[in-house]
Amino acid sequence: MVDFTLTDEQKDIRELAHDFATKEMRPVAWEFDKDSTWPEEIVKKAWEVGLMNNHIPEEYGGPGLDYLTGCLIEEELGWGCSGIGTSLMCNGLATAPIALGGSDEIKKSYLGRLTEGPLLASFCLTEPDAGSDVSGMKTNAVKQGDKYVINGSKCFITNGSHANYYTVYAKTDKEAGHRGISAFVVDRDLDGVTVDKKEDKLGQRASNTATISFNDVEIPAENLLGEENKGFKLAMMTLDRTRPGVSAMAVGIARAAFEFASDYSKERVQFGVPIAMHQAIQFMIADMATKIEAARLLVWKSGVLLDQGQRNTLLSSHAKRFAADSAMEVAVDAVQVYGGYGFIKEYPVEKLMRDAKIMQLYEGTSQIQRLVIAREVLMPRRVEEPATAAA
Ligand code: COS
Repeated sequence: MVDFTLTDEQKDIRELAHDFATKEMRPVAWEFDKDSTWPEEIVKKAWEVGLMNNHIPEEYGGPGLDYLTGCLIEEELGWGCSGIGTSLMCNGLATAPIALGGSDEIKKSYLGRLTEGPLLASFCLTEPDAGSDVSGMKTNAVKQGDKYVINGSKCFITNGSHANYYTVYAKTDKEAGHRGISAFVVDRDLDGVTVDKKEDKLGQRASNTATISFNDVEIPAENLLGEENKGFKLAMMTLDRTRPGVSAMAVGIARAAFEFASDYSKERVQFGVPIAMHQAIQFMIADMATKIEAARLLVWKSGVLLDQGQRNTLLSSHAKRFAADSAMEVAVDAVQVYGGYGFIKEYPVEKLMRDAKIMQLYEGTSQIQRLVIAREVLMPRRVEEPATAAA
């Protein structure tokens, strides 16, 4: 049976997130965008009301929410401000590989500390010469006795300047391609960890994006996540788990753009009637509404599959590709509905258009999602994964 009814708990959490987005995010969103202000106080408030670390299991102090509920939260935060929302949700990327591959001790320490205080963690995969092509990374980790020594540089790291620790991917066998990558958890305050360049971005300007360098950083061998040389799969399994949420955030951006555009179309008068009376505008509004509804259905299905313990790689890429592209299209059309005013910073929609663009880029470009979809539908293959869905 397919039933789209949410539980009372899911409805309550969605309302909490919407209320938070309305009261804490919307009033500052455009100002934070203008000044590229990092939302420190909002992070603390979100942590206090329980809107962070959605999927950290209860045994490590987290709320252990299901993935569908996580998507409900992320849509509301994306509606409020996706730059601030990204700052709030990014812990999920760093913690999924720990939940999937960390020992009990590592989970207690690194998942636990995020639930004990409003701390942040970052996912360090991308490098200047290894973006979509993950296995082209150059960062390396060499085992020396009971330690690994890490060298390399990671770029485009969300919350990089503010993180307490990093989940870092590095080559442990340079000759083995994707089968020579391992994942580690690395404390920020270790010697040799430096936060370098902070990026000045087109959109999502309230989020922090930095380069992090590792120069002879020594970490205990037990900070290896999962098995040595199995880090690539851990990264892919992580993205399967985070793409539903980030896609939900794209739906939130699209919904915001749609609401602004449809309200404006009922107020703006041209040729003697509100522009909403013109079919040219109605068709744009109709297409926006359909895209939002369809994207949300893909998002929910990609989350529900995870909640059912099923592999969701295909649906996760369907959701990310469609929701990201739809957010961009809807935001561009919202600017069109506003006409020349849409291009002016005094009006709300140009920010949404700039914010939407990153959705087609981060956590795998829309082209990478198509590549995954094509492989999954043309050459489906069995992939071994741990049974746990709560990661
Ligand atoms: N879950 C588990 N295992 C997976 C998997 C998944 N979702 N996807 C791939 N794998 C496994 C494959 O089964 C294969 O296993 P074997 O070693 O047993 O053969 C291995 O991983 C390599 O897979 P593949 O051949 O598909 O690797 P490619 O190098 O061709 O890369 C893409 C695949 C392009 C999809 C991958 O590099 C990718 O997702 N890139 C985008 C990265 C990204 O999103 N970056 C954003 C940074 S985070 S903000």
